[in-house]
Amino acid sequence: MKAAVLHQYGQELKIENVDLEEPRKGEVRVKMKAAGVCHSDQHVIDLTLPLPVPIILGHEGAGVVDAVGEGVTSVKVGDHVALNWVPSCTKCYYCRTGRPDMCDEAAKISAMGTMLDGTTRFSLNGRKVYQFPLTGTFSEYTVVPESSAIPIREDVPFEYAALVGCCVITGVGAVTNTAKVEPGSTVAVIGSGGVGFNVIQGASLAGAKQIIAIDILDDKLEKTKTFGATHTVNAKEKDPVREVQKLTDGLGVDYAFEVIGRPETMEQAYMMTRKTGQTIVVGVAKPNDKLSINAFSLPFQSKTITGSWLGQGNPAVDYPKLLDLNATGKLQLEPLVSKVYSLDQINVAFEDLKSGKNIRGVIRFE
Ligand code: COD
Ligand code: ZN
Repeated sequence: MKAAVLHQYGQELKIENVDLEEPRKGEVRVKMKAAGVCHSDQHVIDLTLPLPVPIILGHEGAGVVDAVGEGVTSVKVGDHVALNWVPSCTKCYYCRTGRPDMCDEAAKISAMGTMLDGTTRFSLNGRKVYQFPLTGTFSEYTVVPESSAIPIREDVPFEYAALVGCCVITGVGAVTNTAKVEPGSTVAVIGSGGVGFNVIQGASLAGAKQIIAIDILDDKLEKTKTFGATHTVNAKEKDPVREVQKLTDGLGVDYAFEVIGRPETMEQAYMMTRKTGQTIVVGVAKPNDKLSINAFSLPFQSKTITGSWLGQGNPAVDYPKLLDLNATGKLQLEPLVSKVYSLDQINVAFEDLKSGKNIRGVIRFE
């Protein structure tokens, strides 16, 4: 069975013939059909997200249930599923109080690259191979916990269904769940990548009257208009903070989203937020990065700065909802997929991600 394995940080992935154990109690084997290539996978390669190697990356994916372990009740063989990399333990404080995105157990396990019991199902020549937290979608088959296999409607092609598992729920949820953007608001989005495009279309869905897309690539900025951006700013050519002030009559925006993961763009987002507005940080910076905000101004400006993880969502509820929104034409998935690759072309897909060629590149399994 073929899978793309990262053996060393900073190196290319290698297509290997790996072994995969049968699903154990409460686990599900999925035959992968499509997997999105996200910047968070690149973050593992460049060690921004520290995970052990060798590892099978990929966390945005959809496929068909191929086998189920003992006690599995929510899916059966043949079901179409989209994968979830933040399963809920249902027992910790956050799961019990309606915030499964903050699950303590998932956070602990995520750093280990294993299944929930701390062991691995993949191996290569007898040596264990880790998987991107509870998913590992760059593989012809994967084994995941039951709560990571979310049943979905069957009329959506897999390459579009795959996207709900990361870029769509993370982006749209940041708008609807975290910020709770009000109709008629003003919004700025720094970073027009797979996730940023979904913040833009989420803001449009929420009825924002002004959506300012900021990026450093003109062709990306041009495409944001079809997702609802009303204005664009190329941050290489113009100071984004000054441009946003100009576009909002000197006020700043009600909501500014940072969707890259860099302290300097987070600071820009804070600066372009109006007094009493919200700055929402979606991007993850490096583990030791610090943010510098003028402390003197905090009470006078009374802005809120918050993080947003997994769009503060609940995959079991939100994936089906997002796919229904797509079916009724309210949410676009098709134009997010700008290129389809085979698993053998995985390193090309990462090169294209780094050079910003795609909104989303997707691996399609034959
Ligand atoms: N100013 C403006 N835009 C910039 C700048 C800059 N200085 N630098 C880069 N950009 C643009 C790039 O041109 C690109 O268009 C965009 O920023 C980034 O897009 P992608 O497609 O490379 O990245 P995404 O959308 O796949 O991922 C963005 C995340 C913020 C989600 C990711 O990087 C991250 O931080 N992931 C961890 C957070 C998370 O939620 N992880 C869970 C799974 S994704
Ligand atoms: Zn992702």
